[in-house]
Formats: sequence, C-alpha cells, structure tokens
Amino acid sequence: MMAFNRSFLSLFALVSLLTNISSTLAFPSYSSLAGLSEREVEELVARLPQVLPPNPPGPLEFNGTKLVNDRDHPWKPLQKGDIRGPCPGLNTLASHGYLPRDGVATPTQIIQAVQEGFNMDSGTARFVTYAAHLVDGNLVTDLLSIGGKTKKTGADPPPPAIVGGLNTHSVFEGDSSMTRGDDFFGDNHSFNQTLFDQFVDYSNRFGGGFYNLTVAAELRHRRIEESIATNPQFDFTSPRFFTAFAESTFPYTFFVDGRISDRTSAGLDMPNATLFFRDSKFPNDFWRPPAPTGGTGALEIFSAYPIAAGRNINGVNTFTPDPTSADFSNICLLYTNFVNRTVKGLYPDPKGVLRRNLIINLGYFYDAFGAADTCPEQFPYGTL
Ligand code: HEM
Ligand SMILES: *[C@@H]1O[C@H](CO)[C@@H](O)[C@H](O)[C@H]1NC(C)=O
Ligand SMILES: *[C@@H]1O[C@H](CO)[C@@H](O)[C@H](O)[C@H]1NC(C)=O
Ligand SMILES: *[C@@H]1O[C@H](CO)[C@@H](O)[C@H](O)[C@H]1NC(C)=O
Ligand SMILES: *[C@@H]1O[C@H](CO)[C@@H](O)[C@H](O)[C@H]1NC(C)=O
Ligand SMILES: *[C@@H]1O[C@H](CO)[C@@H](O)[C@H](O)[C@H]1NC(C)=O
Ligand SMILES: CC(=O)N[C@H]1CO[C@H](CO)[C@@H](O)[C@@H]1O
Repeated sequence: MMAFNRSFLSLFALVSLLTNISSTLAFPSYSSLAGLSEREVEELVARLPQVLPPNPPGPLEFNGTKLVNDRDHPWKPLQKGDIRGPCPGLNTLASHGYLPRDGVATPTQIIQAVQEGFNMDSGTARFVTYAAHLVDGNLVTDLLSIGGKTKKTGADPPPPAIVGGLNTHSVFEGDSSMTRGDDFFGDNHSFNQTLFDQFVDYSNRFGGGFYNLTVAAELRHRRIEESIATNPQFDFTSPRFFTAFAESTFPYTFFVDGRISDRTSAGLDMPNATLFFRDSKFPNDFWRPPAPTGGTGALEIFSAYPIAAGRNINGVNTFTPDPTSADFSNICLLYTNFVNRTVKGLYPDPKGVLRRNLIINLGYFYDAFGAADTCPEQFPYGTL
C-alpha cells in the first residue's frame, strides 16, 4: 500500500512536472502574462527574450497622401499559422506586409504601420497601441498578436491569459462591433456576413450606398440596441464606450481614398468596404488619407443617440448606467480607470523585468494620452 502510494505520488509528480514543462515550453512568446501565478511568470521570464521597450517612433516625415497599395506591399493570402483578429485595419496592414504577415508585431511596428499605411496620427496611434499592448501583449518580449484570445474562465476582472492577443474580450475588444458578433455568442472577432449585410443595408438606407457619418450614427445606435436586447452580458463601459464610437468613424476616415475630398460625408462605397472588412485587402490603387488623423465625428455619432456608459446587469434589457465609468464628460477617467483598474487588475503584483516594462509602457501610454495639464499620471507600480 505504501509502495503503491509512493509510486502513485511520484507518477503524479512526474506527470505534473511534464505538464508544467510542456505548458511553459508551448507558451508563445507573444502571449500575455496576465493572470499567471508568480511562479509561472518566473519560469517563463527565464526562458523568454527580455526586451527593454524602445521609445515609440515619431510622426511621419512625409505626412501627405500617397499610393499605399504599391509594388512593395502586395496582398498575400494567409499561410498556415498566420493570425488575424477583430481589427480590419491591422488585418489589412498584415496582409499587405506593412506588419509582419504572421500577425505578431512589436508596438513600434504597429505604430509605424498605421502611420505609414493609413496616416493615423502619432498621438492616436501610440495611445491605441500601448493600450492594446498593456492588456493583450507580452510585456517581457515586447510582442503583441493582432488576434488570438485569452481563455475564458468566467473570472472578473479578466481571466488568466492562455494565448492573449487582440481577441481577448473586455479589456480592449468589446461588444456591439459593426461586423463582429459579441463575445457572449461565441465568435467574437471573425468577419460576420450577416452583420456586414446590415452594414450594407444601413449604408444604402442612410448614405445612398456609402458609409458616411450619418450611417455611422444610425448603425452604432442599432448595434447598441441589438446588444442590449440580446446579450445578457452586454458591457458598454469604458474603454469599450470610447472605442465603439471611435471605431465607427474609422471606415470613412481611413478606408476612403485620400484623393477624395470631404470624406466624412462622401463615405466609403460597399465594394471597397468588402475588401477591407472581409478580405483584409486594400482596393487597387488605394491612397492613404491626405493628412494625419485619428478619426473625426465620434462625438457627433454619440450625440445623435446619447447613451450613458453602462451594462446589462441582470439579463437582456437590463441596461444600467455605471457612474464610475469614464464617458465623454470625464475623459481623464478613461486614462485613470484603465491604469488603476484594468491594468492593475491584470497585474496586481508584478516583479522584476515585468514590473519594469509595465512602468515603461505605462509611461508611453500616458505621454500618448496627452493631457498632462488636466489628468495626473498614475504610478500603480511606483517608478524606476
Ligand atoms: C493603432 C493600433 C490599432 C489597434 C491596437 C486596433 C485594435 C482594434 C481592436 C482590438 C478592435 C476590436 C474592437 C471591437 O470591435 O471589439 C478594433 C476594431 C476596429 N478597428 Fe482597429 N486598431 C488599431 C488601428 C486601426 C486602424 C489604423 C484602423 C483603420 C485603418 C482600424 C479600424 C478598425 C475598425 C473599423 C474597427 C471596427 C470593426 C467593427 O466594428 O466591426 N483600427 N481595432
Ligand atoms: C505634416 O508635415 C508638415 C511638414 O513637415 C508639418 O508642418 C505638419 O505639422 C505635419 N502635420 C502633422 C499633423 O503632423
Ligand atoms: C453572425 O451574427 C448574426 C447576428 O448577430 C448571428 O445570428 C449569427 O449566428 C452570426 N454568425 C456566425 C457565423 O457567427
Ligand atoms: C451621408 O449621405 C447621405 C446620402 O447621400 C446624405 O443625405 C447625408 O447628408 C450624408 N451625411 C453627411 C454627414 O454628409
Ligand atoms: C474604391 O477605392 C479606389 C482605390 O482607392 C478608389 O479609387 C475608388 O474611388 C473607391 N470607390 C469606388 C466607388 O470605386
Ligand atoms: C489610483 O490608485 C492609487 C492606488 O493604487 C491611488 O492612490 C490613487 O488615488 C488612484 N487614483 C485615482 C485617480 O483614483
Ligand atoms: C468565448 C469564445 O472563446 N468564443 C469564440 C471566439 O471565437 C473562436 C473562433 O471562432 C471560437 O472558437 C471561440 O469559441
């Protein structure tokens, strides 16, 4: 009996040792370390390249319009293992080689690619990229995947990362996207033809066949109403509250040819929209916007159908405002809650290189936010 117990125990020890080793050996270098135990993080950090996050790249030298679907950046179909995610902008940049085609990139590569390929302005590019990297990236290797997600455990705040990446729900990716379903319904990041048909229908009804600001306001309202009525876990608090309105401006801001004037009202036609959203593809002869931009019109879209930041608290149709969430009347809270709640919730007590890189990336994020006069910097992990 003793012997049996002992061998059983040592077999158990061996199996758990092997499982542990294989789970850390199989761990991709771009996966988020959020939610792992101190010991798991230590084991992984010892094996991973430890990168000192470089200063963010600066703005473009030439910031006018130009052909970006050029000979040096041909569209190529996906190869086995290539990662794509919920963002049609980043998917397109990867499929044209402005980003590594496998969909794994550093923040520096992402900031350069969105500036070069879409003329996104430096402040917006840095703000969005470091926000995404802080919650979905690997802060030790300085890599982020543009898709891939965290395994769900039902935990709140967000669960342990198994894969990480931009598909991870509730920290950046969120509900009521235009062309992607809510996470609650299973697939949270793939192109959804039914939702795209609705995008086309709204563009026909409110934009004469083009997605412009008027369509953006109607469709944003519609998607919010659908989520309230069908998704018992619908969450429309910050940061999703902001990214939803911002992303509604992106199609007419970034996907319309830079040689077209008054793009906010002219809008995006459906053949070109299909290429970007479904195929991750620039139209032939596509020129980027004429000047650096972060998208305009988010406040107009919000104002057409104002709604408080909030969530369904007890099943469908129980949408309730959350006064602790940031909204358009308190933008500083967007920064403060993101740092103090979201990031701190993912990394309650980081050590060593992980803590160092969190502090550095939080600094880049704060610089990008650009509100030093009205919104004090937070230091949840102290300073270096
Ligand atoms: C700067 C780095 C960027 C990051 C980290 C990023 C990340 C994301 C993420 C995580 C989503 C999913 C949010 C959701 O709907 O749940 C998203 C959506 C979206 N992104 Fe990006 N993005 C970036 C830049 C861009 C650019 C440059 C464009 C346009 C050229 C773009 C266009 C869009 C659009 C249109 C959506 C909404 C998709 C939909 O609602 O169906 N993004 N992005
Ligand atoms: C675009 O480049 C011009 C010329 O270098 C510069 O004066 C201008 O400030 C730049 N615009 C932005 C928004 O960076
Ligand atoms: C796409 O979205 C529609 C509407 O929300 C949903 O009914 C459908 O199941 C989704 N399709 C897929 C393939 O996920
Ligand atoms: C969007 O297009 C429709 C149809 O042409 C037009 O009535 C509307 O004024 C446009 N919206 C804007 C903001 O220009
Ligand atoms: C589609 O994109 C191309 C390339 O940017 C542009 O020339 C064209 O005007 C766009 N719209 C239509 C209706 O083709
Ligand atoms: C952020 O959290 C720290 C403690 O971690 C606290 O001292 C600080 O007051 C918080 N900031 C805000 C604005 O709530
Ligand atoms: C919750 C969840 O993981 N949902 C889905 C996200 O999308 C992938 C790919 O379609 C599904 O496998 C997941 O089940």
